[in-house]
Amino acid sequence: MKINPYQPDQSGVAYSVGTTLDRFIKFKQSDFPFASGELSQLLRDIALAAKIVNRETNRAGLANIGGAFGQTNVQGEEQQKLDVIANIRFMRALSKGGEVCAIVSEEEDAVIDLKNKSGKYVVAIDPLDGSSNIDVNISIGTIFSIYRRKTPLGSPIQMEDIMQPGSEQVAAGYVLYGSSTMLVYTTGFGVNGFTYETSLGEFFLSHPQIKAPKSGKIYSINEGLEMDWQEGIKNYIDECKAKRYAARYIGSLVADFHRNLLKGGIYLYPATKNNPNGKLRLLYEANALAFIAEQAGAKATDGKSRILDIVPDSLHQRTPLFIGSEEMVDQAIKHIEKSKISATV
Ligand code: AHM
Ligand code: MG
Repeated sequence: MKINPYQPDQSGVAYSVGTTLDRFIKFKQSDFPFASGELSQLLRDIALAAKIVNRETNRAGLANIGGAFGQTNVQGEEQQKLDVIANIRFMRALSKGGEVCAIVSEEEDAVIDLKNKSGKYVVAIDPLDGSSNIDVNISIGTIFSIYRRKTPLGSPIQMEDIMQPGSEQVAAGYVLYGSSTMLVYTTGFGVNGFTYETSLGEFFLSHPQIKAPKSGKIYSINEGLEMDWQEGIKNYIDECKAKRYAARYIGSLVADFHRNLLKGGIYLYPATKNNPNGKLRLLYEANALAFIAEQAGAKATDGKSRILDIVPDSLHQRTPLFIGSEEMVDQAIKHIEKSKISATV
């Protein structure tokens, strides 16, 4: 069905531009037969925390809250003050609503068991991604995945509730704190984007039913690491250059992904010498964006498997990530496979 963004769908308002996020979530609840409204409430909780983090990021320079906090997180990286603040805000929002039983966060070394017997959902979150960009006023983002717990309600949380492949996500999204703030999410029925209107304090539907272009002319990769790339990646990037594609790399995954999703492009973070398994985290970064990509008709792989099929074996597991327009990802994979074959003959 072709959706005219300016016309309401049968439900009355769901796809009309200008619909508030709250109203949209309420209308879309009917996508889930027998839904009790908990997932809807959880999405609202996340949106509220996003508004608070948005306020903090806007004040970052003014309030002297940017910059390093003097601690390192579990990945050995320096935490920024805003990472800490965003983590606290999201933890609070997720633990107060009553829908969540456990949280895993890029900023926490262990699972946070909320001991909430009635919480159906597990959330994996990167509260503030691209945090090295905070101090220099460049876009940053929040990334989240929501899973239904596997073990029965009321029983203690088990690792099987947490270590689910991305294909089990019931919802995923990101918040982009950019030139405007956007929340983009999916519950498996397409992808919709909402823009924050600061004076009203509301997210409004601005990008209904996002569809990624099948191909594009943008490639995003940290070219400073070229000497570490495997042959196939080098060949693919050479091809992008030969075709005069544009190199665009912000160094904030959400921002690079969002641009490529709308305009057509590919983001690549391959294995490197320092990060032999890639840099990005499967649970907090790759899974959510892979779910969104697929829902928008794009693609995500680690070079061997579909990201959503990878069964995690550790919380902070890293993965190579090739994500974006379908034909571009396919072409990158072709180069990777070709170089592997020629290496064996
Ligand atoms: P972070 O979670 O510590 O913020 O790191 C993730 C970020 C991504 O947003 C970005 O795409 C990538 O790291 C950039 O890495 P690099 O500086 O190695 O190119
Ligand atoms: Mg991150």
